[in-house]
Amino acid sequence: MLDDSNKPFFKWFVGGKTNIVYNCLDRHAETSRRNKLALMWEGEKGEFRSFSYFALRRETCRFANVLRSLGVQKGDRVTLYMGRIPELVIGMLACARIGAIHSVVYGGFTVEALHERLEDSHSKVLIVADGAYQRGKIVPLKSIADEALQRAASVESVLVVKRTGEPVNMESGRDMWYHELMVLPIAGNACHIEQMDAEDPLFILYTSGTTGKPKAILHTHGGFMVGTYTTLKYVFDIHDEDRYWCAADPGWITGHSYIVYGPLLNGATSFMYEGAPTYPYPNRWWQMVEKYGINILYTAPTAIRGLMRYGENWPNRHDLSSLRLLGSVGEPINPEAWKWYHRVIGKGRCPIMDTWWQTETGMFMITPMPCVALKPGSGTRPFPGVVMDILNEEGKPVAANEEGFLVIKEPWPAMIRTIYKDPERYVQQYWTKYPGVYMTGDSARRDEDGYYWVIGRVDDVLKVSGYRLGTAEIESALVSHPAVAEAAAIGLPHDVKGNAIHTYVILKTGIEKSDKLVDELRAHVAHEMGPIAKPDSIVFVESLPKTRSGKIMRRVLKARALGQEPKDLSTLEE
Ligand code: 7RM
Repeated sequence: MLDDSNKPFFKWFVGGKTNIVYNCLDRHAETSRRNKLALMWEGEKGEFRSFSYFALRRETCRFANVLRSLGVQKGDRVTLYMGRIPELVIGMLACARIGAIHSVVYGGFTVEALHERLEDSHSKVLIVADGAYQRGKIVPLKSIADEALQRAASVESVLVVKRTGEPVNMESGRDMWYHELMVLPIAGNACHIEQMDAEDPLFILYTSGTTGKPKAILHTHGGFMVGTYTTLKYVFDIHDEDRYWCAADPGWITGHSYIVYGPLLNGATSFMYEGAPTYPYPNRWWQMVEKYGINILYTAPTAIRGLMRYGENWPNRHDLSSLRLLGSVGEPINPEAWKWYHRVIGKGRCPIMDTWWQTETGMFMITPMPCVALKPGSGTRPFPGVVMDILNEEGKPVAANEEGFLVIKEPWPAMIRTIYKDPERYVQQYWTKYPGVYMTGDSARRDEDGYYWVIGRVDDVLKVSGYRLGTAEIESALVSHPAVAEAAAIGLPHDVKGNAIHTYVILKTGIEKSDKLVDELRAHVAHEMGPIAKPDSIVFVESLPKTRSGKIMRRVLKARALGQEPKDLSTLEE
């Protein structure tokens, strides 16, 4: 089952033939689940759409045929850039059905982030929406994509999904409307499913690393299927009659594993909502829990903290008695938010599954199951079969309640296989600090009961509102502005977002600092990388603390901002 002959390039289910989409769609569409809802969707403006397993397979097949007719073949990369709309799910499944590798770029990213991902993946096709609704406004996704495409050469075809109906530029010979293609004779209802090896790539998903550009995490058909199916089944105890809502975005791993693949593999009914939790009012989520009778709700601590601010009256206006189980993911959940979620939303009767995992792990790694005694703020223990530990600098397990590096000691099915096109970085990033042991990049401690308490990242990765960003990307967006010579970004604690982005900028000689320039730089980062990366503060400085080899010492900046004494300054240049 496991081939460990070429560590750390582990293989699972070697020689097994499958296609994850067969188990997501065809298996159910051909059995008693064919009329069951696979996907329910509500738009920000209140529209509702749903797809039975039969319908979702049909739409997937039709779109898969369209992609094939455009010359997309097994192994080709296809980038998807949309808001939370059903076509994103259909697009992912259509790619996987024909063996193409999907690369979803979160709709909150913008020009340079999209360009970088298109170019690195060498995508042939881009599937994009004309725009996306966000708090009543329209994000012009197609025009952002047009700007990114001017910088990226590999894309031959752009398929445009009409969501907002706002006018967009259509470049002849390159751009085509999705709804026009989907009614052509080439878009037949049946589509031959590509038989894949268990180890064939399913998707790549870019995520921020310790240094440099985001890296493309590669997942496969076999292992990812087994990992997401099993963890969702046992941790959320999902049943046929359940209505399950993972409020993440399909553009991040949580959406890949637990909006799209995990629920469909389980034959579940998955609900997806397009908009923001507090739009138009802070009861929007609770209204939908009541309206659709949601049984399982899975979200992030930042969303809970954001909703908590508006008080209990908003959720109390709604009947939330359908809820049976709650989930949390993305960052440590502070006990205060945990207790509010448990008491006000779960009415004290819904256990909270605090799931620790990563883009790289593909599936839950540290998590309770509904039968496990909970402690607010702890993910309890590793999922059965997952072997983890907490090590000190020398690689020795730490004593109870001592902080150390969180590591994974045995391979698991849904694990990252490599960094796409960069196997050396895969080895270097995850497997070199302690040979044969996977470094998560997090620190943690374990209490007397063996419960894990994750503390946070030990590298230059920030979790901002649950989104994973790299200080390096924020810095390079700043430096791409003509006024900026150098920049450093750090995360500082923030009540709702978890971390806020603080930056230090050295201007080029002759450039005057001003409040106007601060605004311009913040807008520049939002334009290049995305509004989620917009710095909360920009401070102009004359110099930055660096090591003798020229690396920015962010921990020194952080300590100073927090009014603490920086530890160990022996490597500081001056
Ligand atoms: C699923 C996801 C991964 C990083 C990870 C941690 C942090 C995620 C929890 C958590 C404490 C949790 N993937 N993290 N879940 N920290 N408790 N339950 O978020 O690749 O985007 O981020 O997120 O630091 O290393 S991710």
